[in-house]
Amino acid sequence: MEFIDLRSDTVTHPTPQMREAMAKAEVGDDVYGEDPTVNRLQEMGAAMTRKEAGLFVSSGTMGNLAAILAHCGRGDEAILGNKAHTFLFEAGGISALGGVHSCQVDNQPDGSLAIEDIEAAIRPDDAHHPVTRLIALENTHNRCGGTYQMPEYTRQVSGFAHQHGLVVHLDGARIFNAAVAQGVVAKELTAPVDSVTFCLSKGLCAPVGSLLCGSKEFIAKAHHIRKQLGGGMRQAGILAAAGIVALDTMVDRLAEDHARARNLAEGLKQVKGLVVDAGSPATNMVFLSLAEAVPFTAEQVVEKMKTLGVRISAVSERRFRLVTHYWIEAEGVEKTIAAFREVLQ
Ligand code: TLP
Repeated sequence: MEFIDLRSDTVTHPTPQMREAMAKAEVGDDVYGEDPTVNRLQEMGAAMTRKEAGLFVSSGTMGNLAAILAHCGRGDEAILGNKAHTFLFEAGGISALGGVHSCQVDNQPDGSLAIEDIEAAIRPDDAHHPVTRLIALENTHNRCGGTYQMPEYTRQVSGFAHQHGLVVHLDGARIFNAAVAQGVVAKELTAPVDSVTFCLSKGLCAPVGSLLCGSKEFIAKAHHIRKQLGGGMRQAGILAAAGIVALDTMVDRLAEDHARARNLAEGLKQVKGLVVDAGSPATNMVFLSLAEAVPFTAEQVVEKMKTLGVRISAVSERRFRLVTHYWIEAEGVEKTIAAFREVLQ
């Protein structure tokens, strides 16, 4: 890659092994369910999340959207965190396309939703109110700092939801980061929920695609919705082949990205003018801010860093997010620390 690109793990290119698998992929028409490579990927995803079935979708956004539309009807309400990706960054798709009303409860600093807050948000059985149907969790939690929640928490929320006749959808875009960070298998984090989306094209480096997993009945509904959204793909095995390599080879190595993120944070703490968030990083995201005395905005720093060959994201006026991934090596971490030092000295 030309730049040290820490803007996101979505910038990752496919690995040479993925490109080879893509070139050789057996394909068929997936709208007819006849692409053997897509079918294999969907089975792998279902097994890894302990679900009956999987559905290959073009993006995490489409996975979350199809899931919420499959679970909820028009005018139903979904409980989301106020910092949830689905609430903040998915273009309001659940409302625009599904007529689903959302109710936001505060995310806790670790990205979880407090059970008391969820309970308080459930609507009474009254014609004035929408009907509460769904609780959405996010693990790892992007805007809460790449933080992760534990299997016990997921079991608690799902148990509570089911007692109240609600379903739980998990935005597990980076579920394997959450699993690797706490030394558990992803299944432990996904088995309790009704549906889960996870992404192949973030830290796992596949070029395109996510998987939505759940019961056979739920996936049949989501399949129909994917078609309505224009997301039925044809010889998608070319893409799925990279996803299979991603699941086979890229999960365990995420620990390396977390270690690099820790090194990056340690180095940045020594740079005058930067304040790294306490506890950051939990996984592969480092969040940091400009100290008060710094006379630049985050955007100005982003531009200056770019001229030094390092790309980073400003997430607010004085705050940044830096994300490590497969294509960031130790040298890239050093170069980033040196570039910040040069910009802020
Ligand atoms: N997140 C992107 C941006 O949209 C912010 C990023 O760079 O992190 N859930 C979560 C938790 C995500 O972080 C993302 C992407 C998605 C869903 C959506 O995935 P895509 O981009 O595949 O639609």
